[in-house]
Amino acid sequence: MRKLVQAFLVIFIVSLALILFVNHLNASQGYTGGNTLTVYNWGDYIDPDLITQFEEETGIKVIYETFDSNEAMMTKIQQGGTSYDVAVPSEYAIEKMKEDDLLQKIDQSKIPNLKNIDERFLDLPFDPGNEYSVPYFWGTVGIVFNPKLLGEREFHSWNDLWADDLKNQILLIDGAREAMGFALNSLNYSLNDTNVDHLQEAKAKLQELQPNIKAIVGDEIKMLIVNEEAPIGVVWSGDAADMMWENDDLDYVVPEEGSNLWFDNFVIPKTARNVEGAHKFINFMLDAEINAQNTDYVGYSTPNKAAMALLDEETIEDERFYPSSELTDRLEVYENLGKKMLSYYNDLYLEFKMHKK
Ligand code: N2P
Repeated sequence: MRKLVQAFLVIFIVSLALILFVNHLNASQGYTGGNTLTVYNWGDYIDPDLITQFEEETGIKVIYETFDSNEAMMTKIQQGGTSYDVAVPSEYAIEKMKEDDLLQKIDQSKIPNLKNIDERFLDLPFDPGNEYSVPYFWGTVGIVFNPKLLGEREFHSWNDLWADDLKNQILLIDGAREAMGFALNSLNYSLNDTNVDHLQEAKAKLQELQPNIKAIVGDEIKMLIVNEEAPIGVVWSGDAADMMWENDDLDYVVPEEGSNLWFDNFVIPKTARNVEGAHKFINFMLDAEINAQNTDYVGYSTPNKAAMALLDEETIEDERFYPSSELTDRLEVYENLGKKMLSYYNDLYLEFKMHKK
């Protein structure tokens, strides 16, 4: 009899543990039953009020997760643990995800607000006809700096970062393509260069920058520069715009050798469970007023011309953030360099990071 009770107890405990485990798995995969939408976006890249507004208007509950690099996002989507309904890769990542068969086609008839996007940002080489992607924000990579803390010094060239008197003054955003890209640009190479000698040279050049680098950081770079913990940062343009709102002394420049021009876009991964909701969310974010509110909040440059018409002139006339085609013509968009080359970029960047002081 005692044995029987013991056996029942064991079965009971094992079943309970199994139920708890399955529940935990479901929750971590973003599935809570009911009408949910799992969105995967860069950190600090949306006005949270708009998520609430979308939930109220549609009755869809948004599960929102963030990433801080295209590489991290692609790995997570490839692993397939979570079923994301909407993600926001940059152009070269979109090409790669298409190649890896990770994306599904967008049904443009469900995104009437696509008409709000400026034609300049449609039908770009990474996704002809916008079959798989819808523009979200765009921008550049450049140097944000605080002339007040630097004896009114200015920056024009990437090479200015290597000056001897800038020990411990620079913060870098944590991105393999960004770091390798500006090092390549500083050597007058393309940021899509695939010549191994050039890439080694760029890595060695980054290595020489170590004494001037205070830290390699994520989104906290904004707080650190605004609070004057460091006077110089290599950042994405919209983050610079956001910082300049908070600290009047800051300035932003795209160095003369050239830099990266990037485009971030909504996509719907193949594993999406709420494809209908994904289209609703994308269309919602493209509405003129909502897009203008979001643009004001995040500080990045919008490709939405209906939204631009609602923004302050001061914002859209600022050439640092809405560069003329003359400037953008000398910038380069990251290309999908193929699996092997992208891993090589990552490896070189990691080696550089590991030798950090
Ligand atoms: C926002 C990140 C912007 C991404 N924090 C640049 N592609």
